Amino acid sequence: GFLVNVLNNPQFEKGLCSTKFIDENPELFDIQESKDRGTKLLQYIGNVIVNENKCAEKPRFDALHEPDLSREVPIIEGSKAKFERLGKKAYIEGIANDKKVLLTDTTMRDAHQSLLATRFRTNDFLNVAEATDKYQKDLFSLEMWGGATYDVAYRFLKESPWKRLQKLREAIPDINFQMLLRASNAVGYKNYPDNVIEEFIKASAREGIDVFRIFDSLNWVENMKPSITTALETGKIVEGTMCYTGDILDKSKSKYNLEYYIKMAKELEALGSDIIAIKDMSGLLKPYAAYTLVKELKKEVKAPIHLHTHDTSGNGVALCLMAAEAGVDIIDCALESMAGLTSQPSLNAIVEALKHTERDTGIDLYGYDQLGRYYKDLRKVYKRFESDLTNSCAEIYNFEIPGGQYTNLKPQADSLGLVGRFDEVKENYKVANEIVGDIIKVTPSSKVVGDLAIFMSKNNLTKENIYEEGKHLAFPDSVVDYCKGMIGQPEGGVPKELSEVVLKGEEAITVRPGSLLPPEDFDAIKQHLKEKFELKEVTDLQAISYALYPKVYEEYLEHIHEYNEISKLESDVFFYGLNKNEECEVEIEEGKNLTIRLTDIGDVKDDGFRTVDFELNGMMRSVEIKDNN
Ligand code: 3PY
Ligand code: ZN
Repeated sequence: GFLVNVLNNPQFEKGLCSTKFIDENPELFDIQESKDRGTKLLQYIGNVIVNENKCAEKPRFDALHEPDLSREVPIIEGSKAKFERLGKKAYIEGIANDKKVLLTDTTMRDAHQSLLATRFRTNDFLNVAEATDKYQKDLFSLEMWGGATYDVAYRFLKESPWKRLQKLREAIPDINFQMLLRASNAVGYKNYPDNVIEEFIKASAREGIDVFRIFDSLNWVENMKPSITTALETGKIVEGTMCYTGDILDKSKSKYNLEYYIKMAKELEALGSDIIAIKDMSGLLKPYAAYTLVKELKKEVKAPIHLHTHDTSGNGVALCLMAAEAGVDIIDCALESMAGLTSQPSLNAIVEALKHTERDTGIDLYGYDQLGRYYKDLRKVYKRFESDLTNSCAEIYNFEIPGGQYTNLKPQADSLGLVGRFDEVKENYKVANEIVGDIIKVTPSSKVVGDLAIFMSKNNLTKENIYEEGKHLAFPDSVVDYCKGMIGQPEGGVPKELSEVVLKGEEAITVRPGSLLPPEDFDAIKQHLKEKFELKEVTDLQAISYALYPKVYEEYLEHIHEYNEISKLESDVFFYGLNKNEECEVEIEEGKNLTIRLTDIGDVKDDGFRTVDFELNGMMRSVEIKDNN
């Protein structure tokens, strides 16, 4: 039972039992635990071999490059240490006065979110945490949490995003950690009650986040207020964020013009934002527009400017250089093996381009190269998640589709029966954007436009006939929610003609959705999880995860129940299993390793099961795996 597990846990014996004990040791919730951990691991690996990899030969991967840690580097103060020593005010003023361009490395968040469907696992980061802390001290921050990583960790990786934060925090103590927060949508796809947002932000700050980048998917500042206020209360750094769309240099596009962004930046600064971020999530900011935008913002606001873009068009480095020229303070980029295309522009290229100029970053690329080589090897393990985009696409300026969505939209359209009609879907994306009122397109508002585009293609709708034909059709949920005001208010409001045909008489709201949602009852959640999963204790972090993603979180707990912790498996084993006679080592507790070797995969039997034979620490062990193929 639970007690026996606790008593046998070496951490408990060593007296290291803290309040985080349960969070770090979810296997302990498992009071029904009967099978031992080794057997559960074999069950997991057996299932991957049979049902994920379909008993096929696993691809061969070379050993991952191990970053050289021996290089002597100048002793510099890490950004987190500096932030804590100086205090926020002086630290931020220092950034504004620094001639150097500071950098954020997005490799641990947006880069793999954009290139590999957010699949990087915590263990892969922990492998290079020491090198990261040693060699990346001169970064402003590591963007390593938030956005889609939270959901994907539970849903697909079956690991806890909180543990990722805790473990990386412990292993990388010197560099600021940055997260992407979708304001009232937190790290989800819908508006949550205010108390969920508050508890989530406070917990994130407690567990190690230093910089909160906060954006609203419609640039509706009203919807950003609660999260900005709460994040400021934690004492951490708040980046009030403007999502960029359109083209400020194109005078025929008057909605999202320079004045619009200056006004928004001033509003965000007035709310107390320490830094103003430009979030160019679709890579629409062109180099000369970047120059103008940054130049004007530097005149109008005191807060440092942090630029985020995607390299989809191929203009990424160029626009970063123009922004540097105009005085931008911080730029997001990714290690070169994880940069380019729908990801951020290359850190290495930007560092080299700025060398021997006034804005020289001062960065020595040696350690960055070491890390880059590791990620280059690692990326091969994640090959199945790569999109088929092989070249940059300046057509993105025309369609305004965010990087992640750009690579997702085609498979989404294909799966909905629109194979071979992707060009039409893209055209419809543009039309759908006009129909919904030319909105900011980023998670989750981009889904509204994407869903509408696919809906139009499926039902042969056009800008001309949609208001008539649509009367007899049920629109996608995301479009209905948008028209109801449930994701907030777009600039200029929802077009009346659209809301009439979509809502069919239903009322829309114009206030902040969070102000209407009843507060979440965290005690009730804890009670529910305790009963359903027979848990002794439910932590605040667990309750928050349930509040954000009830179904996904429950499925995660069920997975833990069935297979135990699998986060320590190397990723090639996690995704592909083992080949016959291949061996892997798994650390199940500090200092306690299991050696697992696959010896045989049996044929499917009458009952649909296969016997999979292993050696576990040299002893024969077999597991029965249901073949679902
Ligand atoms: C996210 O919200 O996850 C994004 O990266 C949006 O650009
Ligand atoms: Zn991004």
